Parts: sequence; C-alpha cells; structure tokens
Amino acid sequence: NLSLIMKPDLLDEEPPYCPEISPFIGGPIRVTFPMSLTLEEIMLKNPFVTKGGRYKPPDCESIHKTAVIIPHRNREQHLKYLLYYLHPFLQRQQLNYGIYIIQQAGNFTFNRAKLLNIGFKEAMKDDDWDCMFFHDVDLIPEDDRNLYTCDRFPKHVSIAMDKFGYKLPYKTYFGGVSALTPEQYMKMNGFPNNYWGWGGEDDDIAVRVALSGQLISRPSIRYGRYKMIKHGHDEGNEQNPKRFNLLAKTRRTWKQDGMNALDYWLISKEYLPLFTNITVDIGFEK
Ligand code: BGN
Repeated sequence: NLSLIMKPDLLDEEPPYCPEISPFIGGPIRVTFPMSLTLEEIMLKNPFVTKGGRYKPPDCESIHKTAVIIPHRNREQHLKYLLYYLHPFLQRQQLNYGIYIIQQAGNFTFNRAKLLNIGFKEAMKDDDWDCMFFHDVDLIPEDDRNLYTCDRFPKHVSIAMDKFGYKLPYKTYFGGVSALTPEQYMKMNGFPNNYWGWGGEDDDIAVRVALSGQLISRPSIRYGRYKMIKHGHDEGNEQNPKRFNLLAKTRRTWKQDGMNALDYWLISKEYLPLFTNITVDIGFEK
C-alpha cells in the first residue's frame, strides 16, 4: 500500500512543537567562577546562538519566546559569567530566546528600573516576545528546573539567593530576577523611571503589581535559587536617599511615571554574537 509509505502530506511540514517539559533539563547546577573566561570561549561553547544572542531549538518549534533584559555598567566580568551559564541553561529549556544588555552611557547615577523599561521597549521592537525576564547581571541560576517562562501573574523569580540564606529577605521582596508578560507589564505601566541610585525601585515595582490589581507568582523555593557574584561598592550607584519618599508616593504616581513617560536617547544597538548590545543616554536626576 503506497500511501502508507509515502505520507506525502508529512514531508514538508513545519517542525513539531517542543514537548511541554524539555528532556534536556537537569537538576542543580554547580556554579563556579573560572578564571580567565573569554567571550570567544563562550561563543565556541554555544555554536547555535546567532547574531544578537538569539537562539531557537534546532529540531522543534519552541512554545516559549523569552527575552532576557540585563541592565549593565562596568561589570564586564559579571556579564561574562552570566552569559557563560545563561546560554546553555536557556538552551536546555528549549526556549526561543534573546539576550539584551542595556548599557547606561556616561557617569551619572545608575538607574536600574529605567534601563529595564528601555530594554522592554527595544526588545519588543525586534520581536513579539511573550515573556520578559528582567535580570540582574550578578545573579546566576543554580537549578535547571527554574523555568524562564512567564506565569499567570508577574513572577518574582530570585526568591532563594545565597546572600539571603536561600530564602526571601522579606515577604514583598521583588528584586534580582523577575518575569512578566508584555500584557502584565503594560497593565502596571512598566516600571518607575525616577529611582536614581541603589534601592527601592524593586519595592516600587512590587507595589505597582498590587496597585494594578495583580498578584505575585513565584517558582518553587527549591528551584528559584541563585548565586550572587560577590562585588564591592558600585561607583555611581550610591544608596538613593529619596527612595523612602518615592515609595510613599507610588500610589499617586504610577499612572504618570512609567512606560508612558519613558524618554531616552538611543546611542547604539548592535547585534553582537552573544547578545544585543543597547547603549543609551538616559539623562540624570532633575
Ligand atoms: C531593601 C531595598 C531593596 C533591596 C533589598 C535587598 C529599600 C527601600 C526601603 C523602604 N529597599 O531594603 O531595594 O533590593 O533591600 O537588598 O531600600
């Protein structure tokens, strides 16, 4: 019976969807920091990563499209370690993904949340991502089962960091790594643009989640584990003395300040081998 052998309708079909749970996911990851790691080495270990730090599984269609947004300035060593672990980690999860580094140009005070807003905006110009991971550069995931996909509500992901004894430092903590769908993100008008320096912007984001009528999702405490790369004081990211006042006003300001009030100057957007490198002038505190 010829029709059984030929199956002509199957010959030029799209690749099948990847399975619900990737067969390549393992368990805990042993995280160490090898000396003298180079970007070249990381490239050689990730031959399927394409320009801009993009990847899709070679033989199935991923059901997830995740952009990882990483604010950065003067932390090249941390960035190398993160890329070294993150690329293989995301590939084992069979994700269609892209990595974006958002570089704050100049030496004015650092503004993490504004850089995250910019990352969101620039990444969405490239593709219709269905999940955004907002990721600190110094946090390395320690378990493969920590899925870089979005949940029903904004997800706080780095809930078990080594520096906090692998538990939440306080109940509403939302710092480090979080994941939102574009819809969840727009619902809360993105993140605040007016937190210059260290602290408070993550608490503001948690407040915005609640004010926009959403709850917080979390992974299992067994999987949301992170190793923080030790570092000294960050020049240009001093503790923000205004953070307490700002936080007290979030209820009145979140609809005015956020995605709808974002202004910046795009200096460059380069599609490098391991990541999309976005450099921006974000101004300074007025
Ligand atoms: C909190 C900071 C967070 C920081 C965590 C963990 C503030 C606002 C005070 C009202 N919040 O205290 O930004 O992520 O510690 O280090 O400073």
